[in-house]
Amino acid sequence: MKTATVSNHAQMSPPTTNKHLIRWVEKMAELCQPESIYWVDGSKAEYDRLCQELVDGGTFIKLNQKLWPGCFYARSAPNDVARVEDRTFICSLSKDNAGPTNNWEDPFVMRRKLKELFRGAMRGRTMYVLPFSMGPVGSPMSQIGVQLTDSPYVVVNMRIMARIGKAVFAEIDKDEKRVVPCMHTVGAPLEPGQEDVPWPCNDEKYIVHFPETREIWSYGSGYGGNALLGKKCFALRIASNIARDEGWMAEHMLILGVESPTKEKTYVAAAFPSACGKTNFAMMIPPAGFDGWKVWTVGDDIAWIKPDANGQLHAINPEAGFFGVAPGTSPKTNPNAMATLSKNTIFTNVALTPEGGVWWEGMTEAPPEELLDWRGNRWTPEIGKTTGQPAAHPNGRFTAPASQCPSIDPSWEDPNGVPISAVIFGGRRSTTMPLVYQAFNWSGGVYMGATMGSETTAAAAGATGKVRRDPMAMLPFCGYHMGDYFRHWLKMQRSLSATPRVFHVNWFRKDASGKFLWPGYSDNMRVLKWIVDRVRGRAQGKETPIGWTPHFEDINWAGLKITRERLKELFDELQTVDRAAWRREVMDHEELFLALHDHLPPEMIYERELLICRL
Ligand code: SAT
Ligand code: MN
Repeated sequence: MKTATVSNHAQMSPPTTNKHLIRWVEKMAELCQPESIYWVDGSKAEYDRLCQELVDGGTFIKLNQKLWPGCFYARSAPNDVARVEDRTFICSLSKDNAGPTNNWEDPFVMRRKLKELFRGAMRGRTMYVLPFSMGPVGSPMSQIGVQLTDSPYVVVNMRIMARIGKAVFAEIDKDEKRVVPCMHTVGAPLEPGQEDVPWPCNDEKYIVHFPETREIWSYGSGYGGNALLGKKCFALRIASNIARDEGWMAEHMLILGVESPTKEKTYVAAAFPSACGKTNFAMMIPPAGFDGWKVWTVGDDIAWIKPDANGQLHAINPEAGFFGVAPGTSPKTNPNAMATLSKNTIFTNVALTPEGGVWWEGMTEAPPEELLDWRGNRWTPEIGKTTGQPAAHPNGRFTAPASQCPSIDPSWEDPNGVPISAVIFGGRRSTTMPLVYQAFNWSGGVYMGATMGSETTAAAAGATGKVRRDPMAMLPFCGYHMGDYFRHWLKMQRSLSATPRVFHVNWFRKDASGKFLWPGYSDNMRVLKWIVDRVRGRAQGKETPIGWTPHFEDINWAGLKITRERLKELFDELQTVDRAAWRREVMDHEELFLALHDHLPPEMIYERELLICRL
């Protein structure tokens, strides 16, 4: 049954004086025909009320509050579990501006289509007016959006992921700030008397961006990046367009700070594709042998990076929470994430324990004897074995406040951001890519990022495990032509007094028998320290055809219980630059470049030629 509590607020007057905003809300309400309009204030009381309504409506299950204080649990519909890249569109005026890596439709045609889809789409539901700031409210690096949505699940998730509510309305009213309008409906209107389902959505989905007018329209999904429009849609696809026009960068990157025993602090930003361990890397705890070293977390997914007046790059995390992949997260792999999600967290598509707790593959060594899986079916380790079905969906997620992270950086909300000294690229590669290497210079670094590849994961619908080129981990997120994006990266150098050093890492290289060569997780600190030492001009580099690599002696191996001889063997295997494999790799780069050729900056061709000469 649909509860009507929020409709009590239908008569509320808008908490903003911005006439454009009020008119737009009226116009959109006319189109979508919601039962009521609710202006979100962002308060804790409102959050609690909405969560209770979600519990009453069957979307949320309140977890055992002794075990999981302030936590809720949701199961999505089985046809709404990940971003839908084939339903994601960049509708620029010209097709050429979207480029071959984006889906495109004529904006006039698409608008007509969306009008049809949104007409009456919110019938029987409340339309929430959700103002949000990406970045700290009032920061010169922040941007504001207003999402109209008929999903209270989205509202409560957005309260964790962004700064929302009253303070944002005040910011909008200050100087009639331009806001990015974000339309969202789950596309499941309710006829009078029709009972709602726990996870309303539509088989048909459209995630649409209009880069010139800076608009987002999302139809049919209630999950993650499809529906929390501040995240990938705004902070990456629309923001990459704003950033290009204004001379900054909107990147799919985590931000972390490395503190040395002498309290020296070095911030780096790192781009890995979705579900390749960005959250784990951002929250890493250094291993034994690294006394006095600490990693501080600024962000785990998105970085907005701008040159300051002195030409030094500074970055903010535009988000306020973590929408992290649950499976694989454990006290061993990521204790900081486990602490972060221990309270006030929303879990989606993980498994439910009989005690009213959550579980997912990898959380504990042995699974509980009995669970309800992410679809709500009984699950036991036996059943799992026979059906091959995991208890938690591989893209099951936690939505947790960043402020609860034990390693959250003291400067994570600094309105001016943190200074960035290095950029790290990485992907999931079983072969070819060494553990770490450094680009010779900025344009070599841009080439390195541009040609990045990774084996696909469950974060996007579709097959997993295939190598696909994913430039700067932005393939699904760059809101314009990828060739122009490379040019923008190259051009950034001109506004910088010092470019960050650029590195490539690969935690996923396998040996001939298919076993991972590198333990990963906290041992990644060994690589990170070399990167910091390189940035600080302390560590030697060894010149190879692809870039600078560490000497064995340059890595701190302290605390490992393996003989030095064995370590050396392992290191050599990890760092192998197999020329034959690299020649194949370069052929693959060519394929990407062919697709982009009419917008490809010549520097990319030169870099490729240089690489071929060195190989
Ligand atoms: O669903 S999201 O796009 O927010 C998560 C991801 O793919 O990184
Ligand atoms: Mn991501």
